[in-house]
Amino acid sequence: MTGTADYSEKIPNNIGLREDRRLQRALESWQPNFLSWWESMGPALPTEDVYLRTAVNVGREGWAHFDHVVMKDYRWGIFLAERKADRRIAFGEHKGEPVWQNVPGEYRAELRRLIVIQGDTEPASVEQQRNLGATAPSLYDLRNLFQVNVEEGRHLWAMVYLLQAYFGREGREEAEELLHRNSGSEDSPRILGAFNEETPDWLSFFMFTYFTDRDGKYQLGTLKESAFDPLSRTCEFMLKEESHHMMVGTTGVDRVVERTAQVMVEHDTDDVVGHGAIPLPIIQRYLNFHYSVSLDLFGSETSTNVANYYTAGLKGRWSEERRRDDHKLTDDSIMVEALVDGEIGEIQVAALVGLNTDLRREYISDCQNGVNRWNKILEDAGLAHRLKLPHVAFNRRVGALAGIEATPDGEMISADEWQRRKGEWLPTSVDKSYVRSLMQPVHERGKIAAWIAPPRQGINGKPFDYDYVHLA
Ligand code: BYC
Repeated sequence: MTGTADYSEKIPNNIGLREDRRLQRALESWQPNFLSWWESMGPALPTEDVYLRTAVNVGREGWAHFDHVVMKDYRWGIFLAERKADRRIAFGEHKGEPVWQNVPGEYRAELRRLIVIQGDTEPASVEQQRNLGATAPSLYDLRNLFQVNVEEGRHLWAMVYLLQAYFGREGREEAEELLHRNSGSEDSPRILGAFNEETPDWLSFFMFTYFTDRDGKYQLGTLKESAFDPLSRTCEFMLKEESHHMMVGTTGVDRVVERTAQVMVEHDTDDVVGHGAIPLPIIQRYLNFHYSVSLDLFGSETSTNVANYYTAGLKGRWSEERRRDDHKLTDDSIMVEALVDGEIGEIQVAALVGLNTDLRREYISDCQNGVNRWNKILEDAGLAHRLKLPHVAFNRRVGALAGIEATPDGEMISADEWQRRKGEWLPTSVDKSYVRSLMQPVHERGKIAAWIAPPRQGINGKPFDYDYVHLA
């Protein structure tokens, strides 16, 4: 198998699909359903073509091709990173054994569940972002939105491939279900909480791509360690695409903060509303919301599910192979957040059941890097105000801290006080209306909305004023 995809095929792939007629038929019969889902749930803004990156190769060099393409003709393909000869299981009770090319019968249900949960998030995010094109602050941003959308579509293909290739009839049924559940639907919502929230404006989009896509990075990083080699290779390639999504979030928030700081300095005021920028307290409240709902995505502080996944070799830790321990963890322990005598505290538990906490902490320290960057922008502008990550107990709806309320500083408060004061910490309807009022589209080449600074760099060496999108 080579790394290069065959684009003459109906479904571009590097998995030798042509040689597996049964799988080819199954995927080709799912393809029209995907396309009609994309038509009805994908980007709503009509375009002629968009300057997009398409994956063509999985090697180190030149894995993607950039061109103007008609979005509905985008070639969603199936790509696995190259197979590593003699790859061995790196953790759990099968540590040291050869990785699996097929799904062991005893782990079928768990693996399917993990793949379905991962797969469910991908189309969900496309649905959440469906209407954002209408209010894009520039053609550059519009193009990035569409790039993220088509790649989330490809990530759905990546999971559907695994379901169809390795899970028989149940896998085919799950693949259909992935197109039937919808973000925010009353009857059949998406599986995880954050994927049923709205992404109604671009500040939310940048926060989502910073905080929620970053959960994707960490979850994919643990699935890349999987003993089930096709899952590992699929996730490895998805991570490559994922880094662009997080760049969109990181630099998107950078640019919002930069613009606000400019206006604050220029007019010597904190009150930037009259000048069409987004006040820092609103940015902080959006940050608080997206960060806290993303913390929930890691599951409970203690979980027997995650202990079983690890022991079985299905889902590893972040940077598993760089950790200096026995990679079995049967005798280890970890401190995790818990309610201790009714107060926010920590308890010691077996390391295996605490693995969701271990991953969440890796994620939290990565999130802090973004906050540091945004604060550097404020510092460089000579401003004293700083952004910060709220306490891990703030606004939690999953896990040990779900039953209590806490301030962003981690002080426990009553449900009444929470109701009274939550508008200090989470976006209020006034905040949201104000942000939405700024969301006037700027679809003119080289122009940008007043609430955000232009990017420092364009895409693929092109300038900011390149014709990234031709609208219909
Ligand atoms: N909302 O034992 P627990 C991405 C459920 S993002 C609703 O702690 P576990 C992307 C849980 O399912 C990455 N329900 O759970 C980003 C369980 O239900 P059951 C997505 C939740 O299994 C942006 C019960 O509560 N990938 O790629 O240890 C754009 C008990 O929980 C939530 C993955 O997540 C929630 N937030 O851990 C596009 C990787 N959290 O079994 C894409 C695959 C938990 O009692 N998933 N529950 O019915 C997993 O590894 C794990 O399933 C989880 C949960 C980490 C999600």
